[in-house]
Amino acid sequence: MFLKRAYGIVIIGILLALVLMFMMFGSGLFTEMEETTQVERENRIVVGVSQLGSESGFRTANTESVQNAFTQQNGYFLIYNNARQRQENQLKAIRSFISQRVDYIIFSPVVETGWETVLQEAKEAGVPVILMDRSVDVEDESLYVTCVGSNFVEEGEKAGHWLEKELQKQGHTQEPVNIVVLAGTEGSSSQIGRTEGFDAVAGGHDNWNILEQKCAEFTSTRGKEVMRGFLRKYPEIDVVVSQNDDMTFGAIEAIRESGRTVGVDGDIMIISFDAVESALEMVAEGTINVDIECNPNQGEYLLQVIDMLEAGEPVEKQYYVEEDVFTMENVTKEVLDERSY
Ligand code: GYE
Repeated sequence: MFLKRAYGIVIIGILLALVLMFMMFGSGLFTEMEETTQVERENRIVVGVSQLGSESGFRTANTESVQNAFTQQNGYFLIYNNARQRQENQLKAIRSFISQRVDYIIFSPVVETGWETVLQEAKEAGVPVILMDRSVDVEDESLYVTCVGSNFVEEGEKAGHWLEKELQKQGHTQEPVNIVVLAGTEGSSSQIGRTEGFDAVAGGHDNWNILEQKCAEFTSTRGKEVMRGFLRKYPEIDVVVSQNDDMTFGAIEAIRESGRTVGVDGDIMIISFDAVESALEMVAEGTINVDIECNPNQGEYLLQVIDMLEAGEPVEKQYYVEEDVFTMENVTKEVLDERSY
């Protein structure tokens, strides 16, 4: 009996010693980690990045370009958050960056509206905000320093002008042209701009019938589902305008499942956006008629902007990345070999 009691006392003593040690060193360990992080931060420019999600090949490349730019070797400490397509997650991330007193906030707004309050909080905290890829719709443009992205209206116009030329080449300028549109995330500047640009060109052609524009969230799954619906609803579709390659991949699957064909020699012409490598391979083989490039490699541009800000130099309100239009004629082996995304 006595031995049992002694054994219990020893066990309790060991446990108490362990708890005491942890309290002494364990917190020290966390403090040490915080201090390490603090030291890492102190010698570097701290950038908080709120990425809207990982919905597409473009987004993956966009994220990689930012992570490859803001490295510790380049003098930066990157805090990255993936909002998984939810604006509330971006709002939380931006508020967290403000409370962590980062030096800059970079974010790609999932939609254009709903940012005034959080951007005002960043401004009052003295944290400069830089937009990446997409933009925001705010009254007070001083709420962000600059936007590095694409001219989405121009991208939409490029798609429209390509279709004009293609139909002229085919002598198809009078007969009805039935068009369906797979639109990106509702209210995103890429969806708004591409729609505006294409519609502006389409408005000049009485024989172009835009049968329906429907959101497919920039994903291949939704692109396939929405295209299936279009195929059931519209017996005659001549052109699909798909606002990104991921939706295009899904749409092509749906069209082929229906027994129809796509591309240069097909029943249905495919106009796509982004020009990721796997889509350009489909352009080269004639499956996609034209791909309007949307360049995700914005990390280097963002790096230059912050370097200018750090040097006290003025920056423009908007920087557009360089972009091309790809068809079978210019998707060469070299283009594919050199493709970084
Ligand atoms: O086209 C799409 C991504 O905002 C330009 O978002 C970007 C778009 C791009 O989901 O692939």
